[in-house]
Amino acid sequence: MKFPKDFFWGGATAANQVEGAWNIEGKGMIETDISASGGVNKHRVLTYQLPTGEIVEVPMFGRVPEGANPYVDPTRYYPNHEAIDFYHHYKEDIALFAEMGFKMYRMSISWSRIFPKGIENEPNQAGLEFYRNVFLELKKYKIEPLVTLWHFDTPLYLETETGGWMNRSTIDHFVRYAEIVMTEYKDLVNYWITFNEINNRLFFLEMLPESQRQQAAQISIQELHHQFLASAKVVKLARQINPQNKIACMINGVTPYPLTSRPSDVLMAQEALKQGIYYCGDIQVRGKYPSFAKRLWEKYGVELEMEADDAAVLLEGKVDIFSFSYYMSMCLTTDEEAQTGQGNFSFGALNPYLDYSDWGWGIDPTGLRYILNELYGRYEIPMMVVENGLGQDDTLEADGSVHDPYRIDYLKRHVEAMSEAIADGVDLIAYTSWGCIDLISAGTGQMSKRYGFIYVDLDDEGNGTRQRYRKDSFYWYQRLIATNAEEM
Ligand code: P53
Repeated sequence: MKFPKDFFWGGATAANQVEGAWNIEGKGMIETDISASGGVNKHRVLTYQLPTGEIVEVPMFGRVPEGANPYVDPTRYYPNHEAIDFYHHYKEDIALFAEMGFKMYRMSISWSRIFPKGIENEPNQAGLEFYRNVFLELKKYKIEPLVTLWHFDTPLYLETETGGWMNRSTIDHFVRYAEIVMTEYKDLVNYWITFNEINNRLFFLEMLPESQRQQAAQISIQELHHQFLASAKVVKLARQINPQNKIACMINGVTPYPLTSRPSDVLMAQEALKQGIYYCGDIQVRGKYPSFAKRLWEKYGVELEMEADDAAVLLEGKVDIFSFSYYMSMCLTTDEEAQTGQGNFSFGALNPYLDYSDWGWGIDPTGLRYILNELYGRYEIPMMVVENGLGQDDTLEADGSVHDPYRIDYLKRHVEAMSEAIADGVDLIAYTSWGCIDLISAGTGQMSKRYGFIYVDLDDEGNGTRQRYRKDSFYWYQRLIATNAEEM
């Protein structure tokens, strides 16, 4: 196994999935604060109150009824409110990361902790102080922070009052927030990610019922245009603030395969790669819309609004690094009968050559080597795998141990795949596995979908001490980092 000697081994989390402290020291609300727990494999629901007083539940990404206000129902459980309380445990947690030998910790700053509504003139000092303390703690252990500016957490005020990312003014609010934090932490942080999994909604468009696709595409593609502009402006600013800064895009790397060698299946997988990954990647890495963009807009009947100097803004904001998440591949086919709907996220087909996780995600380390080669071949800039891991429930034994050989096996096979990709010539510089400490699942709101090396005593209903325990995978990862994956 050969990894460069300064390879960044580490782990990753996101503010709203670990911090808790949802409404203290000035933090404003975000979507997950009104997102009640959904139970096993159910999508989460947002809670709103109608002007009549009636409480309604809206599926995540669903349409909010006219006039409805965000509402926290005191009879429901909101898992992100306290989460694993990283806000008050960060010293202990970072000490555990250091004990594993982390070289890098990917985390996110919560925008609404800095600008509670997104529109204020002055940043919230308590929020700035919290992240300063976190970065100082990391520095103590020489752990390099990799900081995501947006991890699905636009201030709720912007979402509900101003039209969120459909409104161009959100670009300015975001850029101002980014400028404040990049200036504030310019001596503490050098690696930044602008938007987490920016491609998600485009990727998952095909999951929607056909009757909703066109409207959803119109919104997604317009909002994305605004996020691309925001990202590009932040890239330019980051370089002005500190020439040492390195900025990455971040793409959800679900890898499409054709189910069969039927040419139409092969083409369908290629279309999914273009729509799902290259559309966003090309704009952020090459600074311009790809040649296939026009045809994609036409496919969904999208009318994209652009201003005259947008193209120049995009061209000036090309990222330095390509980062992505990788959990699984997916299988596509034009054969209606083979579309069992049993593949990941209940669309596509089941891949007969893969095992699936308890949450139905297809485990495919070879897919990671494949997509690393694809992406590096196209972009030829340094790559980072900033999320990867197995979500599975664990058992805490009476003696405080947690035996998770399934997780070790999953991670080991993905590390081997990365090693092969490096041997193939890919310039891979970092691996931060997802949920290095157990956290609240983004998709389901569950605690039982655990990814961590560190177990947190908390269940899906919020019971538990939140005490931390080292899993077997903790010691495995520690050994891997110590030997730079020579031994694992
Ligand atoms: P959870 C879908 C597909 C792949 C990755 O996901 C995804 C999603 C959205 O759920 O999200 C990323 O928690 C995301 C993280 C998230 C992680 O994958 O649903 O960046 O916030 O926790 C794992 O198991």
